[in-house]
Amino acid sequence: MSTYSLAVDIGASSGRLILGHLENGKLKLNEIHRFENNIIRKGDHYCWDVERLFQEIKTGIKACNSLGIKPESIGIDTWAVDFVLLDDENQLVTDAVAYRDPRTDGVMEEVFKKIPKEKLYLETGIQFQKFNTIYQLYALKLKSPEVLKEAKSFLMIPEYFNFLLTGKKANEYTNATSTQLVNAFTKNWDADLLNELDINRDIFHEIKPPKTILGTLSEELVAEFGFDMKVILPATHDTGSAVISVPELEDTIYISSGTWSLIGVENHFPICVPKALEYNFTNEGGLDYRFRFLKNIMGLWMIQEVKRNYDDRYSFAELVELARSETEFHSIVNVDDDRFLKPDNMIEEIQAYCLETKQQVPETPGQLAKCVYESLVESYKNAINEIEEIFEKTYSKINVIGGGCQNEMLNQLIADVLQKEVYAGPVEATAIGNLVAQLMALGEIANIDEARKIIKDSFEVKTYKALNV
Ligand code: LFR
Repeated sequence: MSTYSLAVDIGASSGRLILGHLENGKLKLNEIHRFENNIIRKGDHYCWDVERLFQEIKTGIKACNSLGIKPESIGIDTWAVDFVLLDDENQLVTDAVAYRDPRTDGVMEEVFKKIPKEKLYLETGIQFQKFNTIYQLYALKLKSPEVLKEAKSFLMIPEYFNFLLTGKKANEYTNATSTQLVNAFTKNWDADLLNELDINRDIFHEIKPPKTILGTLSEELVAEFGFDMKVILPATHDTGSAVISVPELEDTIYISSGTWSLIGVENHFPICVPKALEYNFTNEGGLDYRFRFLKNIMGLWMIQEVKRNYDDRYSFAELVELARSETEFHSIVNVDDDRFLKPDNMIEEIQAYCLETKQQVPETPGQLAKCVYESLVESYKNAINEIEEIFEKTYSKINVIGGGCQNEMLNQLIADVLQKEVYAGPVEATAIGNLVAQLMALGEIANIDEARKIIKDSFEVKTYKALNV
């Protein structure tokens, strides 16, 4: 009888529960439940709908019964930086505000008044994004200090769901590093930084690494589901899980392509050199204390928003086709400008940028899509140049993983513009990384090298050769 694990992966537009097991040395996946995820408006803020999401997780777990499968374990990942605060009775003190909410506008500068930017970088190795948890917490400190006073417990979103499943509270290492409050060297909460900001150190829990078996389901849930299982910590930061799935890292730059494009390399130690700070590269914690040296690029969010602004009249495939036909159109926007993080209307924001920079203004869906894709690749190119400069070497391959790697036109464009070979896959990188961490904790897979070999043997990776353009 195979050992099954269940990965819960919650992304910006949907969440999924995927069963995984090993069969003849290959990892097999079976998606058993999919649900929508939308950021909802609560009062003045954009928030996670945590109550509904937890119900969806339960629905997915129950679906195992109809398949006659009792998973040995479950692991949850979501995007990073967001959190809940609980009071002394384990009730939410405030809504789970989502990171695109403007509450952190201008807060980074306030933090720099207390902690110099260089010090923050040297201690944490984390890139400056205005939505990092540190700025979200400091926004609360400045605007609603009573909330922080009442808080007894800080849990990031996957950790909150783990708490609802098991009754146990713990922070997980990979997600904790995204807060910009973890020391990159001690790998623990940086009491010094918390002290400078007057944030209570006691609300934070012990940091546990991925592959930790947190516990088992609460009695109540065992009764509800009809079975028990272990709750295991994968890399609960989705990008942490995704990068585990890059089959080969030799000479390779990866792009984890989804709502964001995360572009970088894997290291065994953090790199906080001045150039890394200048170019705003991060050193996010990974499985086995590897570090993802990467940069956030605005990603497919921009095309998702364009599509939504057209009331979903065009599919992604249609937008790609329309972009292809706009051979004469070449306006480029700086996708890394914060104005594209959550504009009221992405189409108008792109048009305004082109007007301001005296470029041709995109008017048709094809022109807008072409502008987004070409601008993304331009930003990839800059990031790759920076990586090559910092490491003083040339990388010959790019491995695109995640849902975005299904965009063939974009893959070919990357290959042509960068003049490098592009590998595309695996598509389900995040769920795969989540599953292999669980299977390692259960002793089914020996280590990350074996996991990567299994992944290489199990999933399709397409190659795109650079054309001389
Ligand atoms: C990707 C991701 C990125 C993180 C951003 C915000 O889904 O997790 O790694 O920088 O979302 O959490």
